[in-house]
Amino acid sequence: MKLIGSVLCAALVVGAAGVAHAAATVSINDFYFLPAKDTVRVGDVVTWENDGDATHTTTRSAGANLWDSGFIGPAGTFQHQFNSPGTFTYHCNVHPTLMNGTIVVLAVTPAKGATWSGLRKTYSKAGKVKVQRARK
Ligand SMILES: [Cu+2]
Repeated sequence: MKLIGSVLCAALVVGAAGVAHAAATVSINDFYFLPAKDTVRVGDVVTWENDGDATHTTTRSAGANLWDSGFIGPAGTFQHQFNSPGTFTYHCNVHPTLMNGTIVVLAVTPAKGATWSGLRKTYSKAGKVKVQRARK
């Protein structure tokens, strides 16, 4: 699944002006998320990987930017791309009182030497974010 993340990343940076998105991985354990709180940037893809023996989910069921992995068995993975900044709490639907996590998404800042006026940020129909040089 890490390969899929890389392929997705490669597709997203086409046409970008030195602004690439990264990927983060959250390990799902019996019975906690590691790290419990992770910080990424807009456009980043987070992969949850079940490193435990039990079945879990990564689920955000209230507020903005909802996602639900459904059941993830041992060694299973789930990916979600974050296209807007904010603080997003989530839980495991199987163990909601035990397993809670937070993803903090920071706004994308321009690369050193670049300015926002030279960059254009667009969203595709699928909700993917693309940052590229603005046309003159
Ligand atoms: Cu769980």
